Amino acid sequence: MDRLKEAFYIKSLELKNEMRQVLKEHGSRKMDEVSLQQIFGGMRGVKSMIWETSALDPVEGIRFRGLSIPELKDKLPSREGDTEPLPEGLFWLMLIGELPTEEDVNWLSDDWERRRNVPEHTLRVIDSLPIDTHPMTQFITGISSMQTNGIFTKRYAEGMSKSDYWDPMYEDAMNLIASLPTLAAYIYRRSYFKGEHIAPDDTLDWAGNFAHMLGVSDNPKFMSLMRMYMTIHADHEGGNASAHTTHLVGSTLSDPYFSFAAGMTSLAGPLHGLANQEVIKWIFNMVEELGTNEPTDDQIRKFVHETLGKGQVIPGFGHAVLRRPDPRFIALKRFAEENIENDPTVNIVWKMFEIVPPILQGLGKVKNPWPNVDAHSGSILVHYGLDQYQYYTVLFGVSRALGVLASLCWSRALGMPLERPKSVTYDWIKTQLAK
Ligand code: CMX
Repeated sequence: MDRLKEAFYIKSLELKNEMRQVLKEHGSRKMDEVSLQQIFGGMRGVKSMIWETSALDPVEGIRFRGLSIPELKDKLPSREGDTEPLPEGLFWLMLIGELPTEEDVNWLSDDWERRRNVPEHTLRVIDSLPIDTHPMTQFITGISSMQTNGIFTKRYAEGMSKSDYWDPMYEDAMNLIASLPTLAAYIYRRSYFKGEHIAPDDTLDWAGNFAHMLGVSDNPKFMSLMRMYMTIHADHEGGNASAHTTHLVGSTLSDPYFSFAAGMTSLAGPLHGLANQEVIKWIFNMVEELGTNEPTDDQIRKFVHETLGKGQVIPGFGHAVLRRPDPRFIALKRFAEENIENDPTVNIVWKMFEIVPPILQGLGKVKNPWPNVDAHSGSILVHYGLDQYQYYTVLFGVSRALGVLASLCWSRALGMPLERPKSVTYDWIKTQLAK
């Protein structure tokens, strides 16, 4: 058994036993109440799931196993010559709750390198799709087609004890995470570079090699950006749509390929992960309409009002949980301030940071007028030459795999049951109200 798997097994056994005891003693204790507003309002804030890898506070933002984004930058190992943390380190932290050493992350980079191949038939399935197929469609199709390699499903069909579920779940999760950069880079080169693919570089880490295979920029800062991008998008507690979908589908004992593909269909919605493409599309439309990439504050303000007037949302602003500027937005802003000088798209994002919140506040209904992660990510990608914005959600998806698949391992190791909340009819509500 490999070192990470063994550590995970030991930790999960301990926690499983502890949780069983707690449930036995306190199982009937009320932890929360549900309001009518929550039943109608997309279950905001309803506590209904255990998610160990990260927790989200409305004001402080995301913490991964207790660590904020700046703390991750300080505490996780980075590659020599770079200051951004390696996503391998975050996965290690999320999976076993311990900070990895440099040796640990090197081991994990090598392990994922060994596991990274995408089956030949997956490449053929992708090649059979029309060339202008949205990259998220290609990504989801590719992930589903790799399910043929799934170990969990095979072991289940052979007859596997419940207590062993965690083992093939771990193997599938690791294989899937390892292969996602290969799959995603294949889609990018196929869609935008006439299928001129770039061979992997075995000397690089998981995210560095991904940046290399994308072939966007020779600038080492792009590699650094990818390491940071893959870290900050990895997890956002369990209630967000992509995480929750992965969790829900996984609870039926669908394997990680099916569960993650389902999670990616959630990420592909414009109110969730697709917002990163929508932000750049919105900015490019404005620039084209105005005929300048240096719009004045008044011009941006007018464009915002026009968008709202058409009954549309301002992409990249607002959040279902956060009530302050997203720390992931702040991390990207810090990266841009340190590495990018006077870029027109980045400048527009910074102007929007000033202009949009008061306008949204003025609507009187938006609970969080501040920017989220998607408001900033695309502008930095454009700066380094990755301006094919339809691809952005795939980048988000590769990163999101780290959190949701680590959590899926936990769900199976802890023996989490089939998820099955209760729905009610409107008549039932009226009857309750009349009582
Ligand atoms: N622009 C305009 N109106 C907005 C808005 C925005 N950016 N954000 C919220 N609102 C509106 C809502 O549409 C809603 O209007 P109605 O009552 O008319 O339906 C009202 O304000 C209240 O919404 P809320 O409670 O503040 O926000 P929700 O929890 O319902 O929704 C979110 C959250 C993210 C879907 C919403 O803020 C939004 O649509 N933002 C733009 C899309 C976006 O950036 N999504 C990415 C989120 C991060 C991620 O998952 O990647």
